[in-house]
Amino acid sequence: MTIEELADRLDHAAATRTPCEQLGELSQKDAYEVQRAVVDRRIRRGERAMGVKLGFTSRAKAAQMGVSDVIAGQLTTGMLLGHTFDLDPYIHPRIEPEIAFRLGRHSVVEAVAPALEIIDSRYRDFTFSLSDVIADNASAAGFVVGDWQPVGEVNDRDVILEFDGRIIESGSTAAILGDPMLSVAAADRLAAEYRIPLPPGSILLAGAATPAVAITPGTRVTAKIEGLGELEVAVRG
Ligand code: OOG
Ligand code: MG
Repeated sequence: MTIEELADRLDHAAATRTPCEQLGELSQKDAYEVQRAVVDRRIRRGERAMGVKLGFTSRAKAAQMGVSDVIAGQLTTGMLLGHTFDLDPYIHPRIEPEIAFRLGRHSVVEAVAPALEIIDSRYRDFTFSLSDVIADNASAAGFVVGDWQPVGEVNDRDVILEFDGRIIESGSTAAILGDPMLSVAAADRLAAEYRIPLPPGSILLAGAATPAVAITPGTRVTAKIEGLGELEVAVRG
């Protein structure tokens, strides 16, 4: 199968909310080519690039999914969600707390915000190899960004994920590469290596510090990041 055919399979799965078979072993280079072709389809439909998300920057996430390398995916305008959204566009969505960075020239961090990410694997049973998940744009599906704040210390901060006011996951920002600020260099490296756009003004999601949790309609989800405040969203029932 060609890169374009593999991208069609993933695009079709997302569009029809029908999970697909894994792609089979690809080199990382080819997997990022499929990812580019998947994102191109969104751009051709009128979306714009908004930045990059990292995956598996924390051991908790890598262990949950059974993979090890840090990967990058691309964020587009069609993934940006408001504080209330529904789950109709997704196959088997999960949510996770994130730190968002806004990058300026030369990837200097200009502002920081608490964020929530919706991930939604296009593969059956949310099961994949590393190359599969790279091709599937790192399961990128949706994201919500809270209030932007001036850059301060973001390491060693408590991270809490709540459903309807109940703590469902907790961790520390130190789980993100040992210091979430290191995600900027990781994003620069992957963007350069795999020709992913990361212009000034891009948003970077540093990667979850906790495992992701399946979400269902009618849930109020809160991410609390010590020092950054909280972000609350309502998943429509
Ligand atoms: C891939 C996405 C991982 C993160 O924050 O580590 C990710 C997946 O788990 O399906 O977004
Ligand atoms: Mg994530």
